[in-house]
Amino acid sequence: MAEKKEQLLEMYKTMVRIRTFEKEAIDLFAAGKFPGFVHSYLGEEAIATGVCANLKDSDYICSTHRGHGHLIAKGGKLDLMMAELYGKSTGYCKGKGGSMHIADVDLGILGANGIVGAGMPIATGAAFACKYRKTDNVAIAFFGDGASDRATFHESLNLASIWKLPVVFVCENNGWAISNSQENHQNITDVSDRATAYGIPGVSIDGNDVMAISEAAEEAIKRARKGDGPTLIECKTWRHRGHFEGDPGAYKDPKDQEEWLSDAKDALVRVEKKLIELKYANKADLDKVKADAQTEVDAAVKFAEQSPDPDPSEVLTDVYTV
Ligand SMILES: Cc1ncc(C[n+]2csc(CCOP(=O)(O)OP(=O)(O)O)c2C)c(N)n1
Repeated sequence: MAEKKEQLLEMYKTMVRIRTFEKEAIDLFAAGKFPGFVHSYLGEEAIATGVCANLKDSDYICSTHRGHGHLIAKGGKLDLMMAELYGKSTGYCKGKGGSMHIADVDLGILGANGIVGAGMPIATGAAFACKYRKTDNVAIAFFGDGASDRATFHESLNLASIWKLPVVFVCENNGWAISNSQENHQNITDVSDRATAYGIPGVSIDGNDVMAISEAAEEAIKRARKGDGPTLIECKTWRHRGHFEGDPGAYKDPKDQEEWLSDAKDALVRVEKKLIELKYANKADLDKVKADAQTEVDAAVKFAEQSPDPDPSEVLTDVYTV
């Protein structure tokens, strides 16, 4: 019981930190404070949180273009992330990567990735390394419904299956690949059905229910650590924003948008309700979590704004390797 309380509170904190970071990033981007792109993770916080709550530092994740939430949930540092968005020399990639290339190898974060579906073979390779080195570490590949149409998805699932690699494929099915609805780009309702073709377990779950995600991830990760091979977990969710900041999302039905953003469906509000209902926290406790997250994000923004730009003489440093 105490363990469950602590776990739920911890996951709530992570979700709040993600939401606060993302809201701030959106506002800063709209104000022209930094260049590049922002693909917001707002609405999908429960997935990264529920999965990463079951990982060790030595486990690996491969993220996507919508990656801030994955990085935060795996322990990524907000100040270094924000500085990277700003293109500053103190950022994770010394300002050369931006939002879609943040990595922290020491934390097992093998990178966000601007190439749709590129994380799956990388996670499969990392899982091969875990097995080859005889560790009990696992790798997680996060990807969208759109990415599940790519050859990289099919090749990765097949190879991971026949080699029984310790990898968990986590599909964040938000119903859209840019403006292309899932019905428009695939002839199935559940991406998890595709697991059958590769002889591995596949489940579809509520992607806005952090406990359900954590439980499904726990089972899949245990299976992977034991040497029983990969699992495909499909989390059904919704992105609150457009595909990227600047996309008004006019292709969405306003009724769907309203429903998914309602208190009944919003992942964060649902955890708050649960915490109150179970008497694990009161409103003041929740407010404190939010205030702490805002303080942390404000400090990250200050750090980014006060950091120097990269020196032009370093433009090729760390870019090529021989
Ligand atoms: C290989 C490749 N093809 C196309 C694109 C352009 N693109 C960027 S995001 C995106 C849609 C991705 O949809 P999904 O995988 O469902 O992820 P979501 O954006 O919904 O999180 C596309 C087609 C790309 N970046 N890489």
